Amino acid sequence: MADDTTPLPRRRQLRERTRKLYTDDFTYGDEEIEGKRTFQLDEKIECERYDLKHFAGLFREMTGPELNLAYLQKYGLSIPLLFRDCAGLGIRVPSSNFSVNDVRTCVGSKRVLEVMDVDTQKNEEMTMKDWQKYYEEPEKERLLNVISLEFSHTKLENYVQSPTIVRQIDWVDTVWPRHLIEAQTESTNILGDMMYPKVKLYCLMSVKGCYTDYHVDFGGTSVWYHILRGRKIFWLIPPTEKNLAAYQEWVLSGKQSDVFFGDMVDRCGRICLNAGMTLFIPTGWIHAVYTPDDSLVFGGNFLHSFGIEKQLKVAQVEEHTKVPQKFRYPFFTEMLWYVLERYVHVLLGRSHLDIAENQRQHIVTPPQTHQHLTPFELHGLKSIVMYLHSLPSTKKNVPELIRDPVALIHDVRGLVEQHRHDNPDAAVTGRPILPAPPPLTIAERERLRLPKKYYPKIPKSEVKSSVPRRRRTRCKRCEACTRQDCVSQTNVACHCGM
Ligand SMILES: O=C(O)CCC(=O)C(=O)O
Ligand SMILES: [Fe+2]
Repeated sequence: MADDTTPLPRRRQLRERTRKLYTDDFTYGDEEIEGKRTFQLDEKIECERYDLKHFAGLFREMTGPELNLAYLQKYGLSIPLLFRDCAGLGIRVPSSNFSVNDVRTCVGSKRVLEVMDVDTQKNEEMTMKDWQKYYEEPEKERLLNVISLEFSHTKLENYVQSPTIVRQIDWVDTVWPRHLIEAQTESTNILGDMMYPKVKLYCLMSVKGCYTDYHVDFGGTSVWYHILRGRKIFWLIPPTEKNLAAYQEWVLSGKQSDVFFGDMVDRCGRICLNAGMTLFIPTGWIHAVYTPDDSLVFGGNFLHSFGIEKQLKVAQVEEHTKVPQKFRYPFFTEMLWYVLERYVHVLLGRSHLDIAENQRQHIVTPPQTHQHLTPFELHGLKSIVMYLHSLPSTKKNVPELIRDPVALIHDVRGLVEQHRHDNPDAAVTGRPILPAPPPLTIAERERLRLPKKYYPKIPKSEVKSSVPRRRRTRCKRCEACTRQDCVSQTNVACHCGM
Protein backbone atom coordinates (compact mmCIF):
# COMPACT_ATOMS: atom_id res chain seq x y z
CA MET A 1 0.00 0.00 0.00
CA ALA A 2 1.03 3.59 -0.42
CA ASP A 3 2.78 5.21 2.49
CA ASP A 4 0.56 8.24 2.48
CA THR A 5 -0.18 9.36 6.01
CA THR A 6 -2.34 12.37 5.34
CA PRO A 7 -5.92 12.08 6.55
CA LEU A 8 -8.43 12.72 3.81
CA PRO A 9 -10.14 16.07 4.27
CA ARG A 10 -13.71 16.21 3.15
CA ARG A 11 -13.66 19.41 1.33
CA ARG A 12 -11.05 21.19 -0.60
CA GLN A 13 -9.68 24.54 0.33
CA LEU A 14 -11.15 27.19 -1.85
CA ARG A 15 -9.28 30.32 -0.94
CA GLU A 16 -6.14 29.58 -2.74
CA ARG A 17 -4.83 32.04 -5.12
CA THR A 18 -5.57 35.59 -4.31
CA ARG A 19 -3.49 38.37 -5.58
CA LYS A 20 -4.52 41.94 -5.49
CA LEU A 21 -2.95 45.12 -6.70
CA TYR A 22 -3.62 48.31 -4.84
CA THR A 23 -3.62 51.67 -6.55
CA ASP A 24 -1.03 53.17 -4.28
CA ASP A 25 1.49 51.05 -6.09
CA PHE A 26 1.86 48.74 -3.17
CA THR A 27 1.35 45.06 -3.79
CA TYR A 28 0.32 42.90 -0.91
CA GLY A 29 1.63 39.32 -0.91
CA ASP A 30 -0.87 36.47 -0.73
CA GLU A 31 -0.11 35.96 2.92
CA GLU A 32 -1.12 39.48 3.91
CA ILE A 33 -4.49 39.65 2.23
CA GLU A 34 -5.47 36.05 2.66
CA GLY A 35 -8.71 35.46 4.51
CA LYS A 36 -9.96 39.03 4.54
CA ARG A 37 -13.49 38.68 3.36
CA THR A 38 -14.59 41.77 1.53
CA PHE A 39 -18.31 41.01 1.37
CA GLN A 40 -20.56 41.15 4.40
CA LEU A 41 -21.67 37.68 5.44
CA ASP A 42 -24.33 39.15 7.77
CA GLU A 43 -25.94 40.78 4.78
CA LYS A 44 -26.01 37.47 2.87
CA ILE A 45 -27.62 35.76 5.86
CA GLU A 46 -30.39 38.31 6.13
CA CYS A 47 -30.97 39.78 2.70
CA GLU A 48 -34.21 39.18 0.92
CA ARG A 49 -32.56 38.16 -2.34
CA TYR A 50 -32.11 34.50 -1.33
CA ASP A 51 -35.58 34.10 0.21
CA LEU A 52 -37.11 30.85 -0.85
CA LYS A 53 -40.29 32.63 -1.87
CA HIS A 54 -38.44 33.65 -5.04
CA PHE A 55 -37.36 30.11 -5.84
CA ALA A 56 -40.27 27.74 -6.02
CA GLY A 57 -39.15 24.16 -6.53
CA LEU A 58 -35.62 24.68 -5.25
CA PHE A 59 -36.19 21.90 -2.71
CA ARG A 60 -38.97 19.51 -1.74
CA GLU A 61 -40.31 18.77 1.70
CA MET A 62 -41.04 15.08 2.26
CA THR A 63 -41.71 12.49 4.94
CA GLY A 64 -39.43 9.51 5.55
CA PRO A 65 -41.67 6.80 4.02
CA GLU A 66 -42.07 8.85 0.83
CA LEU A 67 -38.38 8.61 0.07
CA ASN A 68 -38.14 5.03 -1.12
CA LEU A 69 -36.63 3.19 -4.02
CA ALA A 70 -39.72 3.61 -6.20
CA TYR A 71 -39.44 7.40 -5.74
CA LEU A 72 -35.82 7.39 -6.90
CA GLN A 73 -36.58 5.08 -9.82
CA LYS A 74 -39.27 7.51 -10.91
CA TYR A 75 -37.71 10.90 -10.23
CA GLY A 76 -34.03 10.27 -9.55
CA LEU A 77 -32.40 12.38 -6.85
CA SER A 78 -32.27 15.76 -8.50
CA ILE A 79 -33.52 18.35 -6.02
CA PRO A 80 -32.70 18.74 -2.33
CA LEU A 81 -35.14 16.95 -0.02
CA LEU A 82 -36.01 18.27 3.42
CA PHE A 83 -37.34 16.11 6.28
CA ARG A 84 -38.67 17.92 9.36
CA ASP A 85 -38.17 14.80 11.49
CA CYS A 86 -36.54 11.38 11.24
CA ALA A 87 -39.73 9.32 11.24
CA GLY A 88 -39.54 6.57 8.64
CA LEU A 89 -36.07 7.51 7.36
CA GLY A 90 -34.36 4.63 9.16
CA ILE A 91 -31.77 7.01 10.59
CA ARG A 92 -30.16 6.27 13.95
CA VAL A 93 -28.49 9.11 15.86
CA PRO A 94 -27.54 9.56 19.52
CA SER A 95 -29.77 11.52 21.91
CA SER A 96 -29.55 15.28 21.61
CA ASN A 97 -27.41 15.65 24.74
CA PHE A 98 -24.57 13.77 23.01
CA SER A 99 -21.56 16.00 23.53
CA VAL A 100 -18.17 16.70 22.00
CA ASN A 101 -16.79 14.88 25.04
CA ASP A 102 -18.80 11.80 23.98
CA VAL A 103 -17.39 12.11 20.47
CA ARG A 104 -13.90 12.13 21.98
CA THR A 105 -14.68 9.04 24.06
CA CYS A 106 -15.76 7.22 20.91
CA VAL A 107 -13.02 8.21 18.48
CA GLY A 108 -10.16 8.59 20.97
CA SER A 109 -8.33 11.67 22.27
CA LYS A 110 -5.42 11.06 19.92
CA ARG A 111 -7.42 10.97 16.73
CA VAL A 112 -6.07 13.66 14.43
CA LEU A 113 -8.79 15.88 12.97
CA GLU A 114 -8.72 18.08 9.92
CA VAL A 115 -9.91 21.43 11.22
CA MET A 116 -10.92 24.26 8.96
CA ASP A 117 -9.92 27.81 9.76
CA VAL A 118 -13.05 29.72 8.77
CA ASP A 119 -11.23 32.94 7.83
CA THR A 120 -8.85 31.31 5.39
CA GLN A 121 -10.94 28.21 4.56
CA LYS A 122 -7.78 26.17 4.94
CA ASN A 123 -7.31 22.97 6.87
CA GLU A 124 -4.96 22.28 9.70
CA GLU A 125 -4.58 19.31 11.98
CA MET A 126 -5.52 19.09 15.63
CA THR A 127 -5.98 16.18 18.01
CA MET A 128 -9.46 15.38 19.25
CA LYS A 129 -8.28 16.29 22.74
CA ASP A 130 -7.22 19.80 21.67
CA TRP A 131 -10.37 20.17 19.64
CA GLN A 132 -12.55 19.47 22.70
CA LYS A 133 -10.56 22.03 24.64
CA TYR A 134 -11.10 24.59 21.87
CA TYR A 135 -14.81 23.77 21.54
CA GLU A 136 -15.45 24.20 25.24
CA GLU A 137 -13.51 27.46 25.67
CA PRO A 138 -16.00 30.30 26.23
CA GLU A 139 -13.83 32.89 24.43
CA LYS A 140 -12.43 31.87 21.06
CA GLU A 141 -9.66 33.65 19.27
CA ARG A 142 -10.31 31.96 15.96
CA LEU A 143 -13.26 30.32 14.28
CA LEU A 144 -12.56 26.65 13.60
CA ASN A 145 -14.85 24.08 12.01
CA VAL A 146 -14.69 20.27 11.91
CA ILE A 147 -16.42 18.87 8.84
CA SER A 148 -14.05 16.02 7.91
CA LEU A 149 -14.27 13.56 10.81
CA GLU A 150 -15.17 10.24 9.19
CA PHE A 151 -15.85 7.80 11.98
CA SER A 152 -16.60 4.40 10.41
CA HIS A 153 -14.82 1.63 12.34
CA THR A 154 -14.83 3.66 15.58
CA LYS A 155 -17.20 3.26 18.54
CA LEU A 156 -19.22 6.19 17.27
CA GLU A 157 -20.44 3.91 14.52
CA ASN A 158 -22.61 2.14 17.09
CA TYR A 159 -24.65 5.30 17.60
CA VAL A 160 -25.24 6.36 14.03
CA GLN A 161 -26.90 4.70 11.07
CA SER A 162 -27.48 6.34 7.71
CA PRO A 163 -31.00 6.50 6.22
CA THR A 164 -32.33 3.21 4.85
CA ILE A 165 -32.49 4.54 1.29
CA VAL A 166 -28.82 5.50 1.41
CA ARG A 167 -27.82 2.02 2.49
CA GLN A 168 -29.91 0.60 -0.35
CA ILE A 169 -28.28 2.63 -3.11
CA ASP A 170 -24.77 3.61 -1.94
CA TRP A 171 -22.28 2.07 -4.39
CA VAL A 172 -19.99 1.27 -1.47
CA ASP A 173 -22.68 -1.12 -0.21
CA THR A 174 -23.93 -2.38 -3.55
CA VAL A 175 -20.90 -2.73 -5.82
CA TRP A 176 -17.59 -2.39 -3.97
CA PRO A 177 -16.17 -5.87 -3.23
CA ARG A 178 -17.37 -6.85 0.19
CA HIS A 179 -14.19 -8.53 1.33
CA LEU A 180 -12.21 -5.33 0.72
CA ILE A 181 -14.56 -3.40 2.99
CA GLU A 182 -14.30 -6.09 5.61
CA ALA A 183 -10.51 -5.99 5.38
CA GLN A 184 -10.55 -2.34 6.51
CA THR A 185 -9.17 -2.02 10.01
CA GLU A 186 -7.89 1.56 10.03
CA SER A 187 -10.46 4.00 11.38
CA THR A 188 -8.69 7.22 10.38
CA ASN A 189 -8.96 8.54 6.86
CA ILE A 190 -5.42 8.06 5.75
CA LEU A 191 -5.66 7.62 2.01
CA GLY A 192 -2.93 5.03 1.82
CA ASP A 193 -4.73 2.75 4.29
CA MET A 194 -8.12 2.84 2.66
CA MET A 195 -9.58 -0.39 1.31
CA TYR A 196 -12.75 1.26 0.07
CA PRO A 197 -14.05 4.84 -0.31
CA LYS A 198 -14.43 5.58 3.37
CA VAL A 199 -16.80 8.56 3.24
CA LYS A 200 -19.99 7.10 4.69
CA LEU A 201 -20.25 8.60 8.17
CA TYR A 202 -19.18 12.08 9.20
CA CYS A 203 -19.53 13.94 12.47
CA LEU A 204 -19.50 17.71 11.99
CA MET A 205 -18.78 19.93 14.97
CA SER A 206 -19.14 23.65 14.34
CA VAL A 207 -19.11 26.62 16.67
CA LYS A 208 -21.38 29.62 16.26
CA GLY A 209 -20.23 31.84 13.42
CA CYS A 210 -18.61 29.15 11.25
CA TYR A 211 -18.95 29.53 7.51
CA THR A 212 -18.10 27.02 4.79
CA ASP A 213 -17.78 28.68 1.42
CA TYR A 214 -19.46 27.49 -1.78
CA HIS A 215 -18.39 24.08 -2.96
CA VAL A 216 -19.62 20.88 -4.57
CA ASP A 217 -19.13 17.74 -2.52
CA PHE A 218 -16.38 15.51 -3.89
CA GLY A 219 -16.99 13.26 -6.87
CA GLY A 220 -20.48 14.68 -7.15
CA THR A 221 -21.48 12.66 -4.11
CA SER A 222 -24.94 13.14 -2.73
CA VAL A 223 -25.18 13.84 0.98
CA TRP A 224 -27.53 13.28 3.86
CA TYR A 225 -27.13 15.79 6.63
CA HIS A 226 -28.91 15.50 10.00
CA ILE A 227 -28.85 18.30 12.58
CA LEU A 228 -28.60 16.76 16.04
CA ARG A 229 -28.09 20.08 17.82
CA GLY A 230 -27.90 23.71 16.83
CA ARG A 231 -28.85 25.21 13.46
CA LYS A 232 -27.40 25.52 9.99
CA ILE A 233 -28.16 27.89 7.14
CA PHE A 234 -27.61 26.58 3.61
CA TRP A 235 -27.41 28.50 0.35
CA LEU A 236 -28.31 26.10 -2.46
CA ILE A 237 -27.59 26.48 -6.19
CA PRO A 238 -28.73 23.94 -8.81
CA PRO A 239 -25.98 22.26 -10.87
CA THR A 240 -27.02 23.50 -14.30
CA GLU A 241 -24.37 23.59 -17.01
CA LYS A 242 -24.32 27.37 -16.71
CA ASN A 243 -23.95 27.38 -12.93
CA LEU A 244 -21.23 24.72 -12.94
CA ALA A 245 -19.33 26.69 -15.58
CA ALA A 246 -19.66 29.86 -13.46
CA TYR A 247 -18.57 27.89 -10.38
CA GLN A 248 -15.54 26.60 -12.22
CA GLU A 249 -14.64 30.14 -13.24
CA TRP A 250 -15.11 31.45 -9.69
CA VAL A 251 -12.85 28.72 -8.28
CA LEU A 252 -10.17 29.43 -10.84
CA SER A 253 -10.42 33.19 -10.36
CA GLY A 254 -9.00 33.05 -6.85
CA LYS A 255 -11.49 35.75 -5.87
CA GLN A 256 -13.49 33.68 -3.42
CA SER A 257 -12.99 36.10 -0.57
CA ASP A 258 -14.22 39.02 -2.68
CA VAL A 259 -17.13 37.40 -4.44
CA PHE A 260 -20.05 35.68 -2.76
CA PHE A 261 -20.82 33.04 -5.38
CA GLY A 262 -24.57 33.21 -4.70
CA ASP A 263 -24.49 36.67 -6.35
CA MET A 264 -23.15 35.19 -9.59
CA VAL A 265 -26.16 33.01 -10.41
CA ASP A 266 -29.86 33.44 -11.15
CA ARG A 267 -31.14 30.93 -8.65
CA CYS A 268 -29.67 30.69 -5.17
CA GLY A 269 -31.98 29.93 -2.25
CA ARG A 270 -31.31 30.06 1.48
CA ILE A 271 -32.77 27.50 3.84
CA CYS A 272 -32.50 27.26 7.63
CA LEU A 273 -32.25 23.83 9.22
CA ASN A 274 -33.14 23.34 12.88
CA ALA A 275 -32.29 20.50 15.23
CA GLY A 276 -34.02 17.26 14.22
CA MET A 277 -34.18 18.09 10.52
CA THR A 278 -32.48 16.13 7.75
CA LEU A 279 -31.50 17.44 4.34
CA PHE A 280 -30.53 15.39 1.29
CA ILE A 281 -28.34 17.32 -1.13
CA PRO A 282 -28.19 15.69 -4.55
CA THR A 283 -25.27 15.35 -6.90
CA GLY A 284 -23.50 18.51 -7.92
CA TRP A 285 -25.54 21.06 -5.96
CA ILE A 286 -23.33 24.03 -5.17
CA HIS A 287 -23.75 25.05 -1.54
CA ALA A 288 -22.38 27.21 1.26
CA VAL A 289 -23.17 26.77 4.94
CA TYR A 290 -23.37 29.15 7.92
CA THR A 291 -23.64 28.01 11.55
CA PRO A 292 -25.74 30.43 13.64
CA ASP A 293 -25.41 28.34 16.86
CA ASP A 294 -22.90 25.77 18.10
CA SER A 295 -23.97 22.61 16.37
CA LEU A 296 -23.47 18.88 16.04
CA VAL A 297 -24.37 17.24 12.77
CA PHE A 298 -24.19 13.69 11.40
CA GLY A 299 -24.07 13.00 7.71
CA GLY A 300 -22.57 10.96 4.95
CA ASN A 301 -21.58 11.05 1.28
CA PHE A 302 -22.53 8.50 -1.34
CA LEU A 303 -22.47 7.79 -5.05
CA HIS A 304 -25.42 5.98 -6.62
CA SER A 305 -27.04 4.89 -9.89
CA PHE A 306 -29.68 7.62 -10.13
CA GLY A 307 -27.32 10.53 -10.73
CA ILE A 308 -24.46 9.04 -12.74
CA GLU A 309 -24.28 11.68 -15.45
CA LYS A 310 -23.97 14.57 -12.96
CA GLN A 311 -21.47 12.61 -10.89
CA LEU A 312 -19.27 12.29 -13.97
CA LYS A 313 -19.77 15.95 -14.80
CA VAL A 314 -18.54 16.94 -11.34
CA ALA A 315 -15.51 14.66 -11.74
CA GLN A 316 -14.71 16.63 -14.88
CA VAL A 317 -15.09 19.95 -13.06
CA GLU A 318 -12.66 18.61 -10.43
CA GLU A 319 -10.26 17.71 -13.18
CA HIS A 320 -10.52 21.15 -14.80
CA THR A 321 -10.06 22.97 -11.54
CA LYS A 322 -7.15 20.66 -10.67
CA VAL A 323 -8.56 19.52 -7.36
CA PRO A 324 -5.77 17.58 -5.66
CA GLN A 325 -6.43 13.87 -5.21
CA LYS A 326 -6.74 14.15 -1.46
CA PHE A 327 -9.83 16.33 -1.84
CA ARG A 328 -11.58 13.91 -4.18
CA TYR A 329 -13.77 10.86 -3.72
CA PRO A 330 -11.27 8.06 -3.08
CA PHE A 331 -11.09 5.44 -5.86
CA PHE A 332 -13.69 7.23 -7.97
CA THR A 333 -12.56 5.59 -11.23
CA GLU A 334 -12.12 2.14 -9.69
CA MET A 335 -15.66 2.45 -8.42
CA LEU A 336 -16.96 3.03 -11.96
CA TRP A 337 -15.39 -0.27 -13.07
CA TYR A 338 -17.03 -2.09 -10.19
CA VAL A 339 -20.39 -0.52 -11.11
CA LEU A 340 -20.11 -1.86 -14.66
CA GLU A 341 -19.03 -5.25 -13.34
CA ARG A 342 -21.98 -5.47 -10.98
CA TYR A 343 -24.62 -4.55 -13.58
CA VAL A 344 -23.20 -7.13 -15.98
CA HIS A 345 -22.96 -9.71 -13.22
CA VAL A 346 -26.53 -9.20 -12.01
CA LEU A 347 -28.26 -8.82 -15.38
CA LEU A 348 -26.22 -11.15 -17.57
CA GLY A 349 -25.03 -13.57 -14.88
CA ARG A 350 -21.38 -13.12 -15.89
CA SER A 351 -18.82 -12.12 -13.31
CA HIS A 352 -15.65 -10.32 -14.31
CA LEU A 353 -14.15 -10.41 -10.83
CA ASP A 354 -11.08 -12.51 -10.23
CA ILE A 355 -12.46 -13.83 -6.97
CA ALA A 356 -15.61 -15.22 -8.55
CA GLU A 357 -14.13 -18.72 -8.65
CA ASN A 358 -13.91 -18.80 -4.87
CA GLN A 359 -17.21 -17.15 -4.37
CA ARG A 360 -19.53 -19.38 -6.27
CA GLN A 361 -22.50 -18.99 -4.02
CA HIS A 362 -22.56 -15.26 -4.80
CA ILE A 363 -22.71 -15.68 -8.55
CA VAL A 364 -26.09 -14.35 -9.37
CA THR A 365 -28.25 -16.19 -11.83
CA PRO A 366 -29.71 -13.75 -14.34
CA PRO A 367 -33.39 -12.91 -13.90
CA GLN A 368 -35.84 -15.11 -15.79
CA THR A 369 -37.92 -12.18 -16.96
CA HIS A 370 -36.61 -8.97 -18.49
CA GLN A 371 -35.86 -6.35 -15.82
CA HIS A 372 -36.31 -2.81 -17.05
CA LEU A 373 -33.64 -0.26 -16.23
CA THR A 374 -34.53 3.32 -15.38
CA PRO A 375 -33.32 5.96 -17.87
CA PHE A 376 -30.98 7.19 -15.10
CA GLU A 377 -29.24 3.82 -15.04
CA LEU A 378 -29.26 3.17 -18.77
CA HIS A 379 -27.90 6.59 -19.76
CA GLY A 380 -25.60 6.47 -16.77
CA LEU A 381 -24.01 3.17 -17.81
CA LYS A 382 -23.42 4.53 -21.30
CA SER A 383 -21.84 7.66 -19.85
CA ILE A 384 -19.54 5.61 -17.63
CA VAL A 385 -18.26 3.71 -20.68
CA MET A 386 -17.67 6.98 -22.53
CA TYR A 387 -16.02 8.56 -19.50
CA LEU A 388 -13.64 5.62 -18.97
CA HIS A 389 -12.91 5.59 -22.68
CA SER A 390 -11.98 9.28 -22.60
CA LEU A 391 -9.43 8.83 -19.81
CA PRO A 392 -5.78 8.46 -20.71
CA SER A 393 -4.56 4.92 -20.04
CA THR A 394 -2.63 6.10 -16.97
CA LYS A 395 -5.85 7.28 -15.39
CA LYS A 396 -8.14 4.39 -16.25
CA ASN A 397 -7.37 2.76 -12.89
CA VAL A 398 -8.74 -0.69 -13.70
CA PRO A 399 -8.87 -2.56 -10.37
CA GLU A 400 -6.58 -5.56 -10.17
CA LEU A 401 -9.66 -7.64 -9.40
CA ILE A 402 -11.18 -7.01 -12.82
CA ARG A 403 -9.74 -9.76 -14.97
CA ASP A 404 -10.46 -8.49 -18.43
CA PRO A 405 -11.66 -4.87 -18.73
CA VAL A 406 -12.09 -5.11 -22.50
CA ALA A 407 -14.41 -8.09 -22.15
CA LEU A 408 -16.30 -6.24 -19.44
CA ILE A 409 -16.87 -3.19 -21.66
CA HIS A 410 -17.98 -5.53 -24.42
CA ASP A 411 -20.57 -7.05 -22.08
CA VAL A 412 -21.76 -3.60 -21.00
CA ARG A 413 -22.33 -2.66 -24.63
CA GLY A 414 -24.39 -5.84 -25.07
CA LEU A 415 -26.35 -5.06 -21.92
CA VAL A 416 -27.10 -1.52 -23.05
CA GLU A 417 -28.27 -2.87 -26.39
CA GLN A 418 -30.61 -5.35 -24.67
CA HIS A 419 -32.12 -2.56 -22.57
CA ARG A 420 -32.34 0.07 -25.29
CA HIS A 421 -36.13 0.01 -25.34
CA ASP A 422 -36.74 -0.41 -21.62
CA ASN A 423 -39.90 1.16 -20.34
CA PRO A 424 -39.29 3.79 -17.62
CA ASP A 425 -42.63 3.00 -15.96
CA ALA A 426 -41.86 -0.72 -15.82
CA ALA A 427 -38.54 0.13 -14.17
CA VAL A 428 -40.36 1.58 -11.15
CA THR A 429 -40.56 -1.63 -9.11
CA GLY A 430 -39.47 -0.52 -5.66
CA ARG A 431 -36.82 -3.25 -5.86
CA PRO A 432 -33.15 -2.53 -6.54
CA ILE A 433 -31.40 -3.92 -9.61
CA LEU A 434 -28.25 -4.13 -7.52
CA PRO A 435 -29.18 -5.49 -4.11
CA ALA A 436 -26.58 -5.00 -1.38
CA PRO A 437 -24.95 -8.42 -0.91
CA PRO A 438 -25.26 -9.88 2.59
CA PRO A 439 -22.29 -9.44 4.93
CA LEU A 440 -19.70 -12.19 4.64
CA THR A 441 -19.80 -15.05 7.11
CA ILE A 442 -16.66 -15.69 9.15
CA ALA A 443 -15.84 -18.71 6.96
CA GLU A 444 -16.23 -16.66 3.77
CA ARG A 445 -14.10 -13.91 5.20
CA GLU A 446 -11.31 -16.40 5.84
CA ARG A 447 -11.67 -18.00 2.43
CA LEU A 448 -11.73 -14.71 0.59
CA ARG A 449 -8.80 -13.12 2.34
CA LEU A 450 -7.05 -11.51 -0.58
CA PRO A 451 -3.39 -11.18 -1.34
CA LYS A 452 -2.19 -7.58 -1.09
CA LYS A 453 -1.94 -7.24 -4.86
CA TYR A 454 -5.73 -6.96 -4.95
CA TYR A 455 -5.92 -4.07 -2.50
CA PRO A 456 -6.96 -0.76 -4.07
CA LYS A 457 -3.97 1.20 -5.22
CA ILE A 458 -3.07 4.81 -4.88
CA PRO A 459 -1.05 5.52 -8.01
CA LYS A 460 2.41 6.79 -7.15
CA SER A 461 1.79 10.18 -8.69
CA GLU A 462 -1.32 10.62 -6.60
CA VAL A 463 0.33 9.46 -3.42
CA LYS A 464 2.79 12.28 -3.90
CA SER A 465 0.17 14.90 -4.54
CA SER A 466 -1.75 13.87 -1.49
CA VAL A 467 1.20 13.89 0.89
CA PRO A 468 2.36 17.47 1.10
CA ARG A 469 -0.02 19.70 2.86
CA ARG A 470 1.88 22.83 2.13
CA ARG A 471 0.24 25.74 0.55
CA ARG A 472 1.46 26.57 -2.88
CA THR A 473 3.15 29.92 -3.03
CA ARG A 474 4.68 31.80 -5.87
CA CYS A 475 8.36 31.11 -6.23
CA LYS A 476 8.52 34.68 -7.64
CA ARG A 477 11.28 33.48 -9.95
CA CYS A 478 9.86 31.52 -12.84
CA GLU A 479 8.29 33.37 -15.73
CA ALA A 480 4.73 32.37 -14.89
CA CYS A 481 5.06 33.44 -11.28
CA THR A 482 6.40 36.86 -12.09
CA ARG A 483 3.39 37.65 -14.26
CA GLN A 484 0.64 39.72 -12.65
CA ASP A 485 -1.96 37.04 -13.30
CA CYS A 486 -0.12 34.17 -11.70
CA VAL A 487 -2.69 31.66 -10.50
CA SER A 488 -0.76 29.43 -8.13
CA GLN A 489 -2.83 26.80 -6.41
CA THR A 490 -2.72 25.19 -3.04
CA ASN A 491 -1.16 21.74 -3.03
CA VAL A 492 -0.08 21.94 -6.63
CA ALA A 493 3.55 22.46 -7.40
CA CYS A 494 4.57 25.84 -8.71
CA HIS A 495 4.84 26.36 -12.48
CA CYS A 496 8.53 25.76 -12.33
CA GLY A 497 8.09 22.68 -10.18
CA MET A 498 9.20 24.26 -6.91
O1 LIG B 1 -21.55 22.44 7.96
C1 LIG B 1 -20.64 22.96 7.31
O2 LIG B 1 -20.00 23.93 7.70
C2 LIG B 1 -20.29 22.40 5.94
C3 LIG B 1 -21.10 21.24 5.53
C4 LIG B 1 -20.80 20.79 4.12
O3 LIG B 1 -21.36 21.25 3.19
C5 LIG B 1 -19.75 19.80 3.91
O4 LIG B 1 -19.14 19.33 4.87
O5 LIG B 1 -19.51 19.43 2.74
FE1 LIG C 1 -20.84 20.14 1.39
